[in-house]
Amino acid sequence: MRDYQSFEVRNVVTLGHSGSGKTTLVESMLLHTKAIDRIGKAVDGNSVLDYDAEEVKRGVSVFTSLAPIEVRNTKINMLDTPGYLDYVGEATAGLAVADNALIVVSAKDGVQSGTLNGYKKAKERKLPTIFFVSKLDEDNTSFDTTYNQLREAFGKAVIAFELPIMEEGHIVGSINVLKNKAWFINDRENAKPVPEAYVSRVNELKEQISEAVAMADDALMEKFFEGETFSDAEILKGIRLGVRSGEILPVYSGSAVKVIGVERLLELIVDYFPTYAEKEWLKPRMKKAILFNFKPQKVKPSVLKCLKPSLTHLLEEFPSLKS
Ligand SMILES: Nc1nc2c(ncn2[C@@H]2O[C@H](COP(=O)(O)OP(=O)(O)OP(=O)(O)O)[C@@H](O)[C@H]2O)c(=O)[nH]1
Ligand SMILES: [Mg+2]
Repeated sequence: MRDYQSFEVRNVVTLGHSGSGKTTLVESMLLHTKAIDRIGKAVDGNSVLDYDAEEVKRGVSVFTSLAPIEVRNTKINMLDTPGYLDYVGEATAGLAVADNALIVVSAKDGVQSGTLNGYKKAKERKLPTIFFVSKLDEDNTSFDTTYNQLREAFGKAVIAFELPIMEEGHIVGSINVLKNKAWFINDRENAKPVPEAYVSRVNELKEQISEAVAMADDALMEKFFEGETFSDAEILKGIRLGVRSGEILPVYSGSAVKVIGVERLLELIVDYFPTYAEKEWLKPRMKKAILFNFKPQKVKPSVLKCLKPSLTHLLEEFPSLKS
């Protein structure tokens, strides 16, 4: 792996109910970027994230794991947290070093207490947030039901950016609203026109996105009320601002096990999530903390955030620290 500058890194924490599919989604990202050649499972002992004996025994994440995903000259540090409340300390550690949040919701179970709690935590820390509605490959799942629950819980800021294409109750592909294109499982490489049955829904969502973009900035608002259409660059700018301020909460969807929607989810993270180079001055939280007072630099990486530093290793490497 090459060295990345701070502006090429996105730090993203996964949040959500236990069993919603967070770890599987991160494994799906690793599979998509060819870092692994199959998606593992904790219970089968072949997960690259949930590999601790306790995790294999329980079949859930117990620790926060870090998975670097290399995509489009960017390193996305995925911090996969356990959803189980018993391990809340681990999730808090992941949240402490993250700049952005990805909340996974299972389309089988809809919005659950872990979804509400994850959003609350992300909001408290002012983390730009996106949702991924997963498990749409399972029978008896409905994107719309989960999407409506999300809008009910978190308001109009919630907007679908990626819609599943369903045929006879099965997911066969997905549509990206911004790109106005569809991708089918049987021909993943080639984008297709949006199927006729979805055109009016996509146009409606595009309109909602334009309204949200207009709210992001005065100049954009003026243009919107003059009835002019936004350029691609303006849409990009407006969504970036809206996502950063929490006024746009994009919803992506698909299936982690079938790797549907994952590619565009990664694109969204790269395009719209801020890097830590864009953060303000960091202040130590604890009175007795070592007083680093530093501003993240664009060219010189100067921010150090520690996720579970291991003192044992440090002391082995630098024995002088013992004194
Ligand atoms: N069919 C289907 N099953 C999925 C999908 N994503 C996850 N699963 C299954 O759902 C179960 C839970 O998935 P995990 O990824 O471990 O869930 P988690 O959110 O990490 O759970 P915690 O670690 O407890 O917070 C596993 O059996 C997965 O194989 C999906 O997209 N489709
Ligand atoms: Mg997990």
